[in-house]
Amino acid sequence: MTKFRTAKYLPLVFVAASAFSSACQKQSGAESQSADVQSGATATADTASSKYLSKPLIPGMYTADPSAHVFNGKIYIYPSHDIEAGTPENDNGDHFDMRDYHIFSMDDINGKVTDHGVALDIKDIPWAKRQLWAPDAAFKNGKYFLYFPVKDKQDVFRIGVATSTSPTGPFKAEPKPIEGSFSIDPAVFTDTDGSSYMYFGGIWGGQLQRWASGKYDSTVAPEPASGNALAPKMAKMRADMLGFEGPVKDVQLLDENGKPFPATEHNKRFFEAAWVHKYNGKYYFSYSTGDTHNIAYAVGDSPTGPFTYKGVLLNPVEGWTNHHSVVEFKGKWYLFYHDTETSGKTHLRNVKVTELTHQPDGTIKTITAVKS
Ligand code: FUB
Repeated sequence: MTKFRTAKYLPLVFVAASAFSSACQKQSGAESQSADVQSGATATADTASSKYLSKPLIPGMYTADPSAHVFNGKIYIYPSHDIEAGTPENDNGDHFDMRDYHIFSMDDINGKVTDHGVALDIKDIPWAKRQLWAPDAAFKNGKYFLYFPVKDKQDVFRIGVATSTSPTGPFKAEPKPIEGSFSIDPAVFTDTDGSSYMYFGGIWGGQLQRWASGKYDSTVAPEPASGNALAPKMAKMRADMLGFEGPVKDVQLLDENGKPFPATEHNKRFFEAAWVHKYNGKYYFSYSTGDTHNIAYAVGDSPTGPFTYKGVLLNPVEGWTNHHSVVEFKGKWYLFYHDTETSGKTHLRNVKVTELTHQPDGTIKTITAVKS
């Protein structure tokens, strides 16, 4: 059994001793547009005695679920924007009640971080009701695409898309969610041949289990108690990037014997936060194990899988959720992730970055971001 509480998204027992905490709370409703939020700071924590591997990248604002991309030689971070909305905590994660996205850029991994202001507000998404969760972005044919999960007017998570001519927005939302989309955490990977794929899904509060029969059913348990674990989903994107080209399929996530994980294997089964990157011709599918708090990864020969489990890429961080992205910049690989260092609260997170190492045998060196 894990040392963590198992209730969905309830906080770990942790008191943050950080000067950032009160500053973040004061500023969460009044952030500046296009501001340099951190100047010349390094991402690495100052002293060998720090319990953290990395420092918060964006002091003064709570950010989470960082999807990092390199566009035109710069790093862009597309995170969730956590706020103290006052929504009571529950197992569905209702307290993650986010309402807009800011986009951040960095010229270098240790350079200043620029906040480009509000890129998309929930009030400008015609079909959305509440909870703007983990987004991702893509670029094709001169256009930037922001993909986002949000609950519709019926309180069902769907995935939307918004477009811009700039990587920092502002983004304009399409009038309807992506047809055939459901659940949360879209991650779009574009292969070297130009084909793009969306990976998505999240169980428990992410509602993936409610679609197990092919139709939405709000009465289904948060996950199966026996049998196979629920599979993450994927679909090939159309050339215009505004919809799926083909049907939504299961991502085959297999153990070392070629079998899907049993639903009871909570240390390894998929929970949420899919991400795909390509290294040395192999496709790496990484994801959060949710209530056991790992970022695990599996490797395949094709972007459509199957992917075979290889291990843990990031050990549990402070906070309930663990959500990441992996990106190459100037010949090195980086892991963007979050924790709750600045607040000590599950739903008020801060984005961080650290270097990631692919080892000669194709495995990834496990990162421990906080000393226990
Ligand atoms: O930020 C809200 C949700 O928490 C995300 O969609 C999940 O991946 C988890 O990080």
